[in-house]
Amino acid sequence: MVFGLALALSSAPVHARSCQQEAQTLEAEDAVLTGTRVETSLAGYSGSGYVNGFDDGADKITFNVASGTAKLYDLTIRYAGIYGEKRTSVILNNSGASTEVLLPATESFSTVSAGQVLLKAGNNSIEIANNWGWYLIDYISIEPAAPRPAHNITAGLVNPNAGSGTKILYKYLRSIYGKKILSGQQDVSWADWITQQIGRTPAVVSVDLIDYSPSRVERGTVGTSVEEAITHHARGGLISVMWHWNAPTGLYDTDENKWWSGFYTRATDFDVQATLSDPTSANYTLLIRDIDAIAVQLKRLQAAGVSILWRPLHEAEGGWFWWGAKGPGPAKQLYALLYERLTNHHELNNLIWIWNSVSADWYPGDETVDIVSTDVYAQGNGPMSAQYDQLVQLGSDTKMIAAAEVGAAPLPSLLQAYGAHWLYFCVWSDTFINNAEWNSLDTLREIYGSEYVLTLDEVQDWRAVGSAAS
Ligand SMILES: *C1O[C@H](CO)[C@@H](O)[C@H](O)[C@H]1NC(C)=O
Ligand SMILES: *[C@@H]1O[C@H](CO)[C@@H](O)[C@H](O)[C@H]1NC(C)=O
Ligand SMILES: *[C@@H]1O[C@H](CO)[C@@H](O)[C@H](O)[C@H]1NC(C)=O
Ligand SMILES: *[C@@H]1O[C@H](CO)[C@@H](O)[C@H](O)[C@H]1NC(C)=O
Ligand SMILES: [Ca+2]
Repeated sequence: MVFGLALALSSAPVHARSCQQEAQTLEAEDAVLTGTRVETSLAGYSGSGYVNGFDDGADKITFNVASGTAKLYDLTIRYAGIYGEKRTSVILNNSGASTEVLLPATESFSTVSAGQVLLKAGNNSIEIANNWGWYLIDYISIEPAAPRPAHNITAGLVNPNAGSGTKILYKYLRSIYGKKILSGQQDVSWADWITQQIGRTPAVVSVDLIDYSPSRVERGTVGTSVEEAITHHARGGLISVMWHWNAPTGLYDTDENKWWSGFYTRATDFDVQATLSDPTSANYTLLIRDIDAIAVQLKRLQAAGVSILWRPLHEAEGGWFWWGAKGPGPAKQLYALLYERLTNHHELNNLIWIWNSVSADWYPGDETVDIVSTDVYAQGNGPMSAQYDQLVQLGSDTKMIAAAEVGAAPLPSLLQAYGAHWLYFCVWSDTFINNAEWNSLDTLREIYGSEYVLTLDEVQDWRAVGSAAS
């Protein structure tokens, strides 16, 4: 989670699942324009022009599209990113479920995949809505989506010494992947809130090791998330662990950037690149000190028999956390160091390693990643199919895919219709879960009551199922 501004990143075009027949191109200049205008000065457009003028929140283009039958289509956007990298939103039939699409910077017109749209029989509307604004839209095109090929998920964990319980958990996850989704919630207190509100409990609880970071402990924090994880484990639940790693040193600790926001790039001058380049330096020693402090907590969980969905260095590609501030090279180097230190030095064999960025440039590689994931903050309880497809591409469909943090829990009917086979979703705490703009209680009831969604009571047998699975 980025406290305040949370955005999911997406990357290069993916267009893996389409057939060539029945493609339709809809020129932006022929669509209904709201606050936007047709221009022709940048060469290379299709049709008679393109649309510029996305500079206000309400600006949009509305395309009207007829479909003979209800059908899933791949959606492509042709655009020019001449004002730099931006984000746009795609809204289908005024549904409120918007898909956020990254438009990388370009000098000329280029296409990007925008996931899928499930059109109804009859007239549909597809809106390209402002979001960040400042991009040119040439056209959108749709073509019927081909059925998703069977997944090809790796049989074993990357750590050859993984413990038997952790191997069984992984086999269990493989056995449900593509068939069900695990419900999940950040913080045990918010999981308990869901139980109180709707009578079902999330299968997965995610906890944050933030307050075990040495630069916070020095200032008086006392972590409790290990106990919370053990509480949920004891009732048969699955545990995910993340770490808002407060920088080892170099915290500004000013009024604008307090010490407790020291995981943010803006709150520290700790330089991950310089530190990693000199393993003899005092700062490198502090980095290792921090990893070792976290290993103590992970070992407590190992001793308690807890296998962990372990998601370090989250949202690295966003750059807003210091571990991503120097680009993909240092972030991958730090991930490799963490993997090596925790796996080989500390012999932590209870970890299932989850990477949390969609971009190929940032990917640490198949040898140290068990599951790929991303964090998506878009309202409307949509299936997040654009991000799902990017992760299919990233892991060549050999890694399971998780929605490790979401603002809005996805509706199972849409997940199934779009074939967005997220392994689990995990809603962020507080103002995301307890906020009707993100998740109304009715929507939560629908999600938690669905056959497709596994809740705590439905995962009690995971060891038996995992042991029996191939
Ligand atoms: C899709 O949304 C548009 C705009 O809200 C509406 O006019 C149209 O009837 C909807 N189509 C269907 C099939 O519901
Ligand atoms: C779809 O819209 C067109 C005009 O845009 C209209 O003529 C037609 O009747 C509509 N069809 C349905 C099924 O609403
Ligand atoms: C499945 O993945 C393995 C690598 O884990 C690869 O060698 C194999 O070609 C893949 N099979 C298919 C059908 O893609
Ligand atoms: C160690 O990191 C601190 C905080 O960012 C910085 O002020 C200091 O210059 C670094 N030390 C070295 C030797 O680079
Ligand atoms: Ca055009």
